[in-house]
Amino acid sequence: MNSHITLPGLLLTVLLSMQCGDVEKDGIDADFYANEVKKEFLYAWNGYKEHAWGYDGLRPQSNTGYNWYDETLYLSAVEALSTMYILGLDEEFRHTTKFILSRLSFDKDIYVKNFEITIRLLGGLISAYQLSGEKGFLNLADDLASRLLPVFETPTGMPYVYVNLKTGVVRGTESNPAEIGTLLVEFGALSKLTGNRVYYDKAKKALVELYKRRSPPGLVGTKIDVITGDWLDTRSHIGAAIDSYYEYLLKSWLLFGDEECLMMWEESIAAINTYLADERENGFWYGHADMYTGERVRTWYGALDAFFGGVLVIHGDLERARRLQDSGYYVWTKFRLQPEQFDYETETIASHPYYLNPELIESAYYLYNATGDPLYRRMGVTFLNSLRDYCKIGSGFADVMNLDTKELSDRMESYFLAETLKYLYLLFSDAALLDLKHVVFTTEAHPIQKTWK
Ligand code: DMJ
Repeated sequence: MNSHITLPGLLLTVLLSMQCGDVEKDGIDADFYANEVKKEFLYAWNGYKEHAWGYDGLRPQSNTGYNWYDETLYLSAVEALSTMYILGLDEEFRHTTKFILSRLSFDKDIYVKNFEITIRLLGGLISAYQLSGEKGFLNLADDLASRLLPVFETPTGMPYVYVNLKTGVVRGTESNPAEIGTLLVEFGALSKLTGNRVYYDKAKKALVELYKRRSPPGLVGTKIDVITGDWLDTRSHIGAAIDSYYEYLLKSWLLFGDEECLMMWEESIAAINTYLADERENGFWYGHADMYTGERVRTWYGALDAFFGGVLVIHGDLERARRLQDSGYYVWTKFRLQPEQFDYETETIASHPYYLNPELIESAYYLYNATGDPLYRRMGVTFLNSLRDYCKIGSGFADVMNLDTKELSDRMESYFLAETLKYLYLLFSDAALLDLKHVVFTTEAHPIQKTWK
C-alpha cells in the first residue's frame, strides 16, 4: 500500500468490496450456510441465557456460569450484541439491551485487565451505542473508560496492566505490545463520540511510546516494562502478545485518518516482511525472530497469528494474504482445528489447545470479500463442520484442550459470540445488516462506524 492513497480511497478499495458474494459462482449455497451459522449462534446464545444469564460466560458441560472477577461484568451479553444485530436477531438485541442498560454498572471494587476490558467491554458498548442509538451505552462506555484512565499514569505513558474500577489503584508493570497498543480504536472512537479528547490522546501516546522503543531493524518484542520502558523478552513475532498492536496501527489510520499511525504501520510491515516472513516448501509463514538481530528463534505459527491475513488484505497485499491463509488452512485441515501453536519446521503441535479462536475465519472473510474466490467460502464450510464436530457440547461450544484427544474444557469464550460466529456468518452472508463501507471492526470484531470526518 502506498501512503499517497487517501483514506476514502482506501476505504473504497478495502471495504466496498465486502459485499460482493455470488452464490452461483461459489457452488456453495451461501444463504443456507449463513442460516446454519445463525442456528449455531442461537444454540450457544440460548445455552448462555438458560444456564449462565447474568454471568460473564457459560460453562457448556456443567451448564453453569463463570465470572472473570468477583463480580460480573456481563461480558458475554455485551459481546454478543453486535453479532445479534448483524444476524438480524432484533428481539434478542432489544431484550439484551434492556437488560444491560438496567443492570451494568462499574462501581465495583475489582481489579480488571485494562486490555481485555477495553476490547471486550468498551468496544462492545461503543459498538452497541452506534448500532442502537441508545445513549445509555455511550454513558456506560464513558464511565468505564474514565475508570480505566489511571492505567496511563506511568513515566512512559504505556499503561499498567490492571486497574481497580472503584478506587483507580493500578498494578502490573510487565506488559506487552498487544496490551499497550490495542486501545486506540476504542478510546479514539469514544473521544470522537463524546468530544472528550483525553481518551484519544492517552491511547495514542501509549501506542507511540511503544513504537519508539522498536529495535533498529524495526521490530518489537514480547514483553516490556511500562515503568522503565525496557524490553523483558526480545522475541518478535505477529502472534499472541503482539498481534493486535499491528492491527491497530493500520485500523487507526483507517478510522481516524491518523497519518502518524499509517507511517508507523508502513515501517512495521516492512520489518515484518523482512525478518519474520518465512518461505518454506510447506508454505508461507511468519515465524519468531530476535528483535535486535533478526535471527530466527522459533518456527512457530499460532492460531492468533492467523489474523494477519485479514490485515494484509486491508494493507492491499493480497498475494501474501492468500498464501498465509493457505498455510493456516493447511494446519487446520491437518488437525481438524487450529492448534494454539504449530511448529512449521517439524510439522508438529507446539501447544495443544484450540480456544474457539476466530482468526483464521476472520481472514477467510476478508479474503473472500476482497477476491470473491469461492475457496474461502469452502474453507468456511470446513470451519463450521469442525466447530460442530469437535467443540459443540451440552449447552454450547467449548475450548478443546488437546487436539489429539479432542478433550474439551468446560468454558465458552465470550469472543466466540463476538468474533468467531460473526465472521463465519459474514463469510456466507450477502446481506449483512450494516453498511460495511464505513465500518472498521475492532480486534474483537465489534463494528465501529466512522460517523465523524
Ligand atoms: C480476541 O480476544 C481478540 O481478537 C484478541 O485481539 C486476540 N484474540 C482473541 C481471540 O482469539
